[in-house]
Amino acid sequence: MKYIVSIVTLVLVFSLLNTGCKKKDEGDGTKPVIIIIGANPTSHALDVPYTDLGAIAFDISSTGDTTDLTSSVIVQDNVDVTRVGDYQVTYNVKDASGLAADEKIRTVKVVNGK
Ligand SMILES: [Ca+2]
Repeated sequence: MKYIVSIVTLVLVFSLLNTGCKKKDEGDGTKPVIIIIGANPTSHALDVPYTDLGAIAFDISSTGDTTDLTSSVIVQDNVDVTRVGDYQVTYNVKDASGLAADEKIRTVKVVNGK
């Protein structure tokens, strides 16, 4: 009987250890989320300097805590205000465990005479 109790205790201890390690290895397991600020798609007047409104980002951890990742968002754009056309602004971010959010894209339409 004592032997069985020991085995059960060992199994329980290893289960707990295993769960602990799993969480550590996989980070918090949730992707951060990016939300674009302002219109998408948006129109922009030709020859007027373009300033993107940006995006906010946050991450919800396994413990339910929300982390603001807005300052870590990487914004890239190829908007050329001297030429009429459709351009893209992309937003990317990773959380503390290196998990990347789904990339968000804003379409900027540079138009003549908005
Ligand atoms: Ca996360």
